Amino acid sequence: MKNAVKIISICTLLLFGISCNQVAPPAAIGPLPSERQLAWQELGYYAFIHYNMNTFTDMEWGTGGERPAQFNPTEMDVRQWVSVMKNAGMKGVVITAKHHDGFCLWPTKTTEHSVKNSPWNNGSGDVLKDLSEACAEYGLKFGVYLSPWDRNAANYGTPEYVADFHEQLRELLTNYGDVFEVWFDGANGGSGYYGGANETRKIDSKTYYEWDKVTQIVRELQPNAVIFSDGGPDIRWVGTEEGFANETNWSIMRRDEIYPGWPRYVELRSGHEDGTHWLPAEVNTSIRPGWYYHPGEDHQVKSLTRLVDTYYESVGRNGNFLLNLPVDVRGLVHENDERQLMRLRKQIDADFSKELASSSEVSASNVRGNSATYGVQNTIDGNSDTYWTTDDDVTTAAVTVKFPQPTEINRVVLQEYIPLGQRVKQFSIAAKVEEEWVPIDTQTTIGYKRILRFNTVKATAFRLDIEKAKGSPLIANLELYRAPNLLVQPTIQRNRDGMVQITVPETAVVVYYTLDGSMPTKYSQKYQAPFIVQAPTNLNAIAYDPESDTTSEMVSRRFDIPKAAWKVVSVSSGTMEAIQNVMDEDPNTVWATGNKSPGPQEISIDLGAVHAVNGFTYWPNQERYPYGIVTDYSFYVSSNGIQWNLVAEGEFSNVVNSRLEQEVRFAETKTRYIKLKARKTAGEDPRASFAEIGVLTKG
Ligand code: FUL
Repeated sequence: MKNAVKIISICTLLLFGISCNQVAPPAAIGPLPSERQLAWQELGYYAFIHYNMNTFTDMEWGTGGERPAQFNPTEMDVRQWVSVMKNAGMKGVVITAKHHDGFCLWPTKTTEHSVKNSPWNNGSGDVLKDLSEACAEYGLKFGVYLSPWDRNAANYGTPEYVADFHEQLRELLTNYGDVFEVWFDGANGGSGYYGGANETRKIDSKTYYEWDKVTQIVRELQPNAVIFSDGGPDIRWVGTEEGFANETNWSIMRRDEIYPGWPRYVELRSGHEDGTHWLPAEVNTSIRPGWYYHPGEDHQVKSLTRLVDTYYESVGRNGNFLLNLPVDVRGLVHENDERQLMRLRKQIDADFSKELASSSEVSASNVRGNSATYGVQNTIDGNSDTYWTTDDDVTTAAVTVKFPQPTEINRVVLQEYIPLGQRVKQFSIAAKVEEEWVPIDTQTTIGYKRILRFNTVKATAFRLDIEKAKGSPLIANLELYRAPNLLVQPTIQRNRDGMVQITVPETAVVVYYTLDGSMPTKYSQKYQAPFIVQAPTNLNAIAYDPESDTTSEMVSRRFDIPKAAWKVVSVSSGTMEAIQNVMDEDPNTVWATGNKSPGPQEISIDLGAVHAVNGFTYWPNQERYPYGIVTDYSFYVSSNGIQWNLVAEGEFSNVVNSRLEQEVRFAETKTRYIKLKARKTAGEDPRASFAEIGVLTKG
């Protein structure tokens, strides 16, 4: 989509039998994208890298009081990062050159707080040089995140700091080749080290950094780079870090209302229909809970289902997808993250492997001036520089795709020709099934790209109805696909009553399971509805896709006695509010003791009946900022809840870094009451936290 007002004058008279007169294109409906915004929009999917001082301090926001010596990767290999990104189908990378703690990944002249004073490469290392060179080698775009807030700089808050900040930007945009994106964070001002002052400093985020000057520097040194911030000026934050844009997503906004840290940020998810500037959304989210690497999150890399959803809810909702990879302490993209990235790539490639509209017959209810230049064929020619449009007074129109034979479809990709403005306000899609038009969906905006997922229909025709638009609709692409079923491991949940539910994201996929520890196959018990598991049981399950005759990897869960009759009888401190969280069979909910009481914290539970117990389990806190993780425990049993016998005592080794379920066995003993004492917890927080407590009665 290069020349906004280019008159397409290819004469296709012979091909389509339509007249070949020169008909003027529709007038633009502003605001319009710039060339740099158009080029950026085509990238679609690219990587964010959070790698910096926080990687080595296991923090999300360093205070600024760290020492350069702490930055010391052992196996740093930026070519590994870039090759992972390339294989994942990503088109570029934005790296945290400087985060809020102020440490610079390049040997800047503006501060001593940089790699030049780190042991890594004996102080002669430059992460940005290495990364930009690797990007050039692999054909990826290179971008930089530069935090305006600097908790290390002694002069933060003064005009001198702003001069340093501008100089840092100049260095980044001068020394590392082409930069496609410059990323400015909204987090600004507050407490910090500030050269040892250790105080809180407030600045006015609208004026302090002299944003006009910042924009000038970027334009002067990297005229093709887009500038990201809450409000652009080129691309906007999407108003959430959860990884989605709203279904209604305008690429335009009343930009002058927005500034870094804008409190009405929720509006960024949808844009403004009456926007004054082109300001498309970038959807940034991390592949793990944190932006930075924490070994305790190695088991929390997002599931394939979640990543696929994020793809559809960013790229498929008129946004670009910036997926963060927290490079680890070694200086590598972690194996678990790489595995999920490759799964996502494979699934997206499979979803869009065979386009079905281009080999079909298309027709439209209206074609502008009846001219082939704007003919409906342009929607299926695979060229996003050509488009179908209507006469000026027509804002309601339909495109119909007629298949040569009944064809299964479940995805549609739609693209407006945005150089002339985003226009569509409402549209519907329908499929013709056995001579009947069946409505599939009604939606609002399209924009640069909209992808809809729907249940597979076997259709003889497909119809797009543009129902409301700001002017003649301009549709550059209409693509149809039949994506395979998403086949992932089933999710197993059990409630306190012992009721087990097994779910998969696709209705066409079935689940088979066994309860005797054996490997399930498609001939095992088929899951139909939730069922009760009362006694200790090993449940194994697979998902099976009948269409492709393939199965997922197996998932296993071990269940012990249900917790329906359990009651917490005493806690050392804290309130009983949310106490159910320790026995609701959901490790994602947590209960914690109070924070005032000194000494070890403990919790006692009545099992409701006597059981022969030979072990216990403990799930540590799974929250993003976990606290109160028990590292040293004592476990007691009792027949009356008064006299207690110590049956196990020890340490949960590595529980902070690997927050998985802990299992402790001891000699079998008959008991009705149990008590878990936290002899020691990790960190300074005096609370002890319990996400789930269980007992083992078998094996
Ligand atoms: C936020 C920052 O405060 C986080 O640390 C992270 O860099 C994220 C991408 O943006 O505003």
